[in-house]
Amino acid sequence: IFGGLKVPPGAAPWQVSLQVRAKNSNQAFRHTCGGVLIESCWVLTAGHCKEKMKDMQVVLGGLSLNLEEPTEQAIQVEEAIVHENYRETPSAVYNDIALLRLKGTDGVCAKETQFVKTACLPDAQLPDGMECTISGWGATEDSQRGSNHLLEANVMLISQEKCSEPQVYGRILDNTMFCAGHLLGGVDSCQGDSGGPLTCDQNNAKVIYGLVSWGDQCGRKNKPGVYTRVTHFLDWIKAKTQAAS
Ligand code: 4AZ
Repeated sequence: IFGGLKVPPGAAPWQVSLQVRAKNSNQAFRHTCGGVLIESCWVLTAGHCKEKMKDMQVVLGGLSLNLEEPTEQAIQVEEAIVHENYRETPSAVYNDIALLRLKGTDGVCAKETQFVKTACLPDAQLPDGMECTISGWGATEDSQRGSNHLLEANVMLISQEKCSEPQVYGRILDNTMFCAGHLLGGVDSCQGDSGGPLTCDQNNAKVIYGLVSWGDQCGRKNKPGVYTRVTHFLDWIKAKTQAAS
């Protein structure tokens, strides 16, 4: 996150750190992507986090990547479901969404606490210009390697028309994605934040409106972050989470 501040305990209880077992040590897990807890046994993330989905765990309820906190829950990933129409081009990523089914018993995987809670899904589109929140452990203006502490920042929803202007992203956007950020630059998501949440207020609750997906680098003028449009995938999410259990 560029231009972010530390997330206070319990303020982003749906935030997930997706971790893969590091190649050289046969013990340690390394953060690779963000994700969002939407049900006790289901995490939503970006499709482009998929290469990393073998031998994965998710960590919930933690703020620091380098400390083991008593509030943390580490859970193995049972199955990864990447969208059938996931597609990458050199300039954009389409249908950038995946579901992770967690290991558990009797439909209980993550246990709800003050620090671990599910996020609601949105039920309608939100207005352009609305202020929403992004969070993650990704690269910052000071560190390409990312932040040890979970960071958050406020960004504004940018209209598809504005974001498709030639000096922004031109004609490569489609309705599986939207832009959010600040066209002057400075505040943005970045590498390592991918798959993590963009949450907005809807019906007096926080809803998971977007997933960090891509962008032309980070924090640059006229190059806002691009987010997976979760409202476009509500039927897909329902179908996948109800079919497998
Ligand atoms: C990335 O490389 C990435 N500024 C994620 C988000 C953004 C750019 C790049 C948005 O995963």
